[in-house]
Amino acid sequence: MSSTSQCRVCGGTVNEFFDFGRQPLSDAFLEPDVDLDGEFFFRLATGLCADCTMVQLMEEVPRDRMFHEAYPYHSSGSAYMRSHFEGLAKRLLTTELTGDDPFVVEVGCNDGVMLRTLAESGVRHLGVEPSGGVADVAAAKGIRVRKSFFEESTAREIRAADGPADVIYAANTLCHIPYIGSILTGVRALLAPTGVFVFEDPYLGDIVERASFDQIYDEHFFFFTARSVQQMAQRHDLELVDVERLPVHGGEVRYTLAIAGARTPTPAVADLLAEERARGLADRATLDGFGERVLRIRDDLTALLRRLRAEGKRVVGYGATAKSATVTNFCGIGPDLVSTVVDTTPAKQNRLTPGAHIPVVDAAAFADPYPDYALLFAWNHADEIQAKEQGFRAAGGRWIRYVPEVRID
Ligand code: DWN
Ligand code: SAH
Ligand code: ZN
Repeated sequence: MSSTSQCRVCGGTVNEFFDFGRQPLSDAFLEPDVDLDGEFFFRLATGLCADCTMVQLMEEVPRDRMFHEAYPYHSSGSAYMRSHFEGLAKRLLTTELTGDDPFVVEVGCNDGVMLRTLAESGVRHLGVEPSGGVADVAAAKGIRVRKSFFEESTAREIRAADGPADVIYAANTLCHIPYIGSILTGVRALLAPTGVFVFEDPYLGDIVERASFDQIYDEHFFFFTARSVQQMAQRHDLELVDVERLPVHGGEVRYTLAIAGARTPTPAVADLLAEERARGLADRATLDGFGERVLRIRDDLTALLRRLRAEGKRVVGYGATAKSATVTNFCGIGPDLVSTVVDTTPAKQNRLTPGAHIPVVDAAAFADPYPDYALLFAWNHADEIQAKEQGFRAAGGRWIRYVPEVRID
């Protein structure tokens, strides 16, 4: 059923454009025999704000249900992501952090994948991370971490204790926060006059282009564009001064905000805005076209998996990603079609995937005798994974991909 909600950025009317139906928490891996009763579900649906064009979820999941002591995602699990964040940290050291005693705050530092490089360089820093388990891992690396949710009150306390921040940084975190007004008010209060707020998140333009519908799950509340971010910034006396497209996680944009009037926007901002206009990224027809492709992928993927089952083939999933919760639950893929999912994360192993209840096993189990097919849930890490799993192809195994369309590699 199509509905409306109130925009979390501007208060305008959000019109629903796609409904994924009943979905579980994407990172709530279940202990067999313990957690199966009372599993939490909510309605996952996306809408477009008629006023500010922000694409967002129609329903919010309470933050403590998602981000807590046992949050299982460890950012350092990918070598490629480690080098991505090290590169960004090194760049900040030679650009924004060259003054006398600079101070940097990271919102959602997770296990310290980015801050580790800055901590090792002796830069004054603070990571703000509500998920206790991963925050402890960061602290063990010598990183200064505050275990709490970042919001306006947190920002004001940090400002009072540590002074203004030259850089506030957030990767794959701002899009997770429905109470984004509180965040931006806090950022405005915490930033030094010449400071920057840099954040990177999955880009709606890439999600639409690749039909990567699995970027849509409980934790991802907002789907940004240059246009929606620019308008959001203006509401908080901030200004979008730079954008940079990134290849990670299937296509992201790194946005830089400064205090309004403090910096001249780079030409990249106007270029991306023009591209978004030309593509009709804020048009309902574009988003409806995305929805049609999603239905097509669902039908093609389930038809393929049923055919392989009928042929007696063994199919396993590769990577117990948060994204895969949307794929399995929306497409109705359970252990009958995909027998297990392999993953390197200890906190996910020997548990069941949310909703679909497929057993997760150690990635070490992905070895001779290999399955016939591997459904690549961690498609954003395809190069890294396929490079280390060359034995699978050599043994005759085939990879199944589902974005931008279902295909066998
Ligand atoms: O936004 C978010 C991103 C940054 O991370 C969070 N909301 C949650 C999480 O999303 P995800 O779980 O979809 O992220 P990834 O990075 O696609 O997850 C990859 C998964 O695959 C991890 O569980 C680790 C696993 N993995 C593996 O088993 N072998 C990953 C690699 C690279 C490997 O070689
Ligand atoms: N920056 C990392 C982690 C992304 S996962 C990376 O790019 O890989 C999202 C993280 O945001 C989780 O660790 C979660 O605990 C954290 N988070 C969620 N809400 C937050 C908030 N209000 N303040 C700070 N961190 C938050
Ligand atoms: Zn709005």
